[in-house]
Parts: sequence; structure tokens; C-alpha cells
Amino acid sequence: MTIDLPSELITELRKAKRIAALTGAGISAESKIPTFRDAMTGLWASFSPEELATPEAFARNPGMVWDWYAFRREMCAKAIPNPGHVALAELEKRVEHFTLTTQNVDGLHQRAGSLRVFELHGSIARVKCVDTGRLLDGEIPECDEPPPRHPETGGLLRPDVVWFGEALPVEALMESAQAARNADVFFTVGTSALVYPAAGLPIEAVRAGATVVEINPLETPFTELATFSLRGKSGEILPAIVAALDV
Ligand code: BJW
Repeated sequence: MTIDLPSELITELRKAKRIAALTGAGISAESKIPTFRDAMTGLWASFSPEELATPEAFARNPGMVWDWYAFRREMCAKAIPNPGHVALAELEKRVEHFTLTTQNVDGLHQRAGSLRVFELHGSIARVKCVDTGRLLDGEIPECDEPPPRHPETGGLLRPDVVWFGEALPVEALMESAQAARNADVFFTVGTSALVYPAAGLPIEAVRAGATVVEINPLETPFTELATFSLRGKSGEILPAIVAALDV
């Protein structure tokens, strides 16, 4: 399959000293991890986000929230990085400064070989005490009635992810904002651009004068601000971009 890429974009990329990227659930769709907001197949197709991804939801029904994350933790562990993840890892090797910020909790960028990755919404592989925030070291304990408890603190365990209304990890957010402000080229890949503060990063990059490239099969609220809007799957477009740099 041939993908038409704007030649100006390839020229900009060849000149770029600083490249930054923001990814969302769409980049992992081709690894068979459902996105959140797809009306039919998305992770929230039969639940509203407020029922699952808030501290209040966990307080109301910790067992249901735990089970939902346990199901997804297993799915993420079995998933395999796709050519989109691999292409971003390859791009990192080719540029002086590369910063990858992901909203995903699946760890697939690191497994694809990306080295400098900031996880804005945490990681589904880690769990922590809901009362103290202390991370669990080692295996998740078995228990009859989930969630299990932290062996040291005695508090219920929850995933180490960022729910609505919770603060994002400070260092990840600061580094990502700085990378957006300094980028020559900024990619926003596979995100609906609805959830803040992540959705503010490409806007910061535009304001700072970067060339901003959106890769998504669908339009988003960010599309009209993008310098280049590439409609299609990231697992096809990103490898085509990396290949074009070699020509
Ligand atoms: C493809 C594809 C293919 C398909 N290739 N693409 C400013 C304005 C308004 C509201 C706010 C604001 N600032 C903060 C807020 C509130 C809130 C918010 O943004 N609400 C909005 C919904 C309006 N934000 C927060 O609460 C954040 N916290 C915060 O701001 O704290 C302030 C604070 C400060 C100090 C103290 C205390 C508090 C926290 C946000 C946390 C988001 N968490 C989640 C769950 C994580 C855990 C989990 O995984 O379960 O993160 S919600 C969910 O949405 C998840 C995602 O990371 C995030 C973004 O979704 P994403 O990745 O964009 O996925 P989708 O499904 O929406 O889109 C997929 C896209 O892929 C689609 O566009 C497809 O077309 C595309 N696609 N196939 C490329 N093959």
C-alpha cells in the first residue's frame, strides 16, 4: 500500500532537531486494545467513564472497578506492539531530542523500544494502596473478594492510573509541556483530543510555532489547528513517515 505524504512534512522532519509526540488509545488499536470512546467497541461502550474511571466510582464499587482493570491488565500484558509503536521508537533514534508522551497505560511504547517515555495517565501494570499511594512491590495477592489489600499498609489496592479529577504526575507533565513548547515538529497520534491537560499539549506546540501533525482516521477538536492532518491508521502512516526519511 502506498501512502501519500506531504513532501513539506518530510523536509521539516529532516531539518528537525527536536521532535515530540503525544499518543492516545488509537495507537494501540492495531495491537487489539480497544480505544475508550468508540461507540460500538470502545472500552466504555457499556459503561460511562464516571462509573469506572473516577475515585468516586472506586469508593462506590471497588470490586467492579478492580475487575475491569484486572481484565484490561491481562489484555495489555498479552498485547504486542504494532508498527506504529515501532516507528516511534525508530524515530527516537534518528533525532537529537525526542520526547514521547503517552496517555496510554499499556506499556507498549516501552516494549517497542522507546526509551524516553512519559506516562501521563500512569501504568496499568502497577497497583498501589488507595489510602497511602504506596506502590505494591511484587505479585498481586490472591483474595476471595477483590480488590486485594496492600500487604504492608492494609489498604485496598487500586491501579496506579490517573482517574478524572486526579492530578497527573508532575514530572511527566512538566517535561511534556516543555517538549511541546520546544518542538520543531510535534505529532499527536491516535487521541480524540478531549481529555485535558494532555489535549493542551499540541495546542501549546502550535502556539510555540511547531509544525504539528495529527494522525487519526477521524477528525478531532484539534484538527483545524494542525499543520498536517493525516487521515488513517497510525500503524500504517508512522512507518511510512520513517521510511520516507530514508529515501
Ligand atoms: C486511531 C486508530 C488507529 C482509532 N490509528 N488513531 C480543561 C477543560 C475541560 C475539562 C478539564 C480541563 N482540565 C481538566 C479537566 C477535567 C478532566 C477532563 O479533561 N475532562 C474532559 C473529559 C472534559 N481532566 C482530568 O480530570 C484530569 N485531571 C486533572 O485535570 O486534574 C487537575 C488536578 C490538579 C491538581 C490536583 C487535583 C486535580 C485527569 C484525566 C485522567 C484521564 N484518565 C483516563 C483513564 C486512565 C486510566 C485507564 O486507562 O482506565 O485516561 S480517561 C481516558 O481518556 C484515558 C485516556 O488516556 C484518555 C484519553 O483518551 P484517548 O487516548 O484520546 O482515547 P479515545 O478513545 O478517546 O480516542 C482514540 C482515538 O484514536 C480516536 O480519535 C480514534 O479515531 C483514534 N483511532 N483507531 C490512529 N488505528
